[in-house]
Amino acid sequence: PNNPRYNSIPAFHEKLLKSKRILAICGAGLSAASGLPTFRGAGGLWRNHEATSLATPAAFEDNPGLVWLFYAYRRHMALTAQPNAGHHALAALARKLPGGFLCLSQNVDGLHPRAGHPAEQLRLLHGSLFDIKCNEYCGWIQRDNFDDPFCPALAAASVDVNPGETLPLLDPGQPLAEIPRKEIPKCPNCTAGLQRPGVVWFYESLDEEMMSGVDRWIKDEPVDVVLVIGTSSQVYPAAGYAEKARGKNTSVVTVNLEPEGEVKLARKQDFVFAGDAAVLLPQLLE
Ligand code: BJW
Repeated sequence: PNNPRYNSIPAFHEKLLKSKRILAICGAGLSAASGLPTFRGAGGLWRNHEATSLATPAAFEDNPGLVWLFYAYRRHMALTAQPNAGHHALAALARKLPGGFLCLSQNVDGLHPRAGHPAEQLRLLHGSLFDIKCNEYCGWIQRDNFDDPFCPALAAASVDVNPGETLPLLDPGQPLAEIPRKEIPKCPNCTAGLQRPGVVWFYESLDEEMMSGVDRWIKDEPVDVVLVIGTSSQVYPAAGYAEKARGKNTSVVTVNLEPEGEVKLARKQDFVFAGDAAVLLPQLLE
């Protein structure tokens, strides 16, 4: 019985034509074709640091300058990158199904909005690199801050290099300049906290209102298709939404470069597509 359909595009199109409500759950693999590294596996290291070890409140407390360099670099990379055909295919599906498609993205890179994905059909589960908030949780938040460099002390993260060359900041052989706490801008509201990226770190809760809205959307009416795109499905609560949305006739559709390890509890009505999301999504959603 546990026998999902592999790489069967016509069978998926047949299902899609009958579908009224579609949920997508996206991860870093969607932006890989735009040149942005994923978290786990190759590319998941940032100068000898595991990318995920920098994504904690404790890491920021310990060394805000180091964590800010990592995020300032990622802001610069994301601003230089372009949305790919996968982002565009999802945005087009959203416009085609205004009430019937919701996209939950773990990605913080700003590429969904830049592909024209309607905001009311997009939930940024892990926030955005371009939101800035107070690390003392006073409530201050600034949206759409595209300053690059973010502040003068972080200029080393915003240097462009030629293809094949290494950014001096990223060369683990070169010492990293310490950025003292006092160089990081203060929160203009409470003046006690430091400004930090508006992303969700491990041990932090996702926005409650957003999560209850997602739960309502899932429960409202049956979900026909859940697209699980370019994510290792290891991080919760995001990883739990596919099973939450599963009903009797729901097809869970995995789109992943290496789906072998990622397909969980696949059933016979499910689909698995192995390949680059930027290539597959336009074919699947055309
Ligand atoms: C392609 C491709 C191509 C490649 N085409 N595919 C024990 C300790 C501490 C916490 C926990 C714990 N147990 C459980 C928890 C909770 C924790 C959690 O889930 N941890 C697990 C690791 C076990 N979750 C949380 O802490 C969350 N908060 C929470 O639960 O609050 C309540 C709570 C409070 C206190 C304690 C416990 C609970 C918050 C999670 C926030 C995650 N934040 C990050 C950083 C965001 C900011 C930033 O960007 O820096 O989000 S971590 C990182 O992982 C990032 C990503 O969004 C997230 C998911 O990664 P993703 O997108 O799946 O990427 P990869 O790299 O893992 O996978 C890429 C995939 O693409 C692969 O499958 C490739 O094959 C594929 N691929 N190229 C298609 N071209």
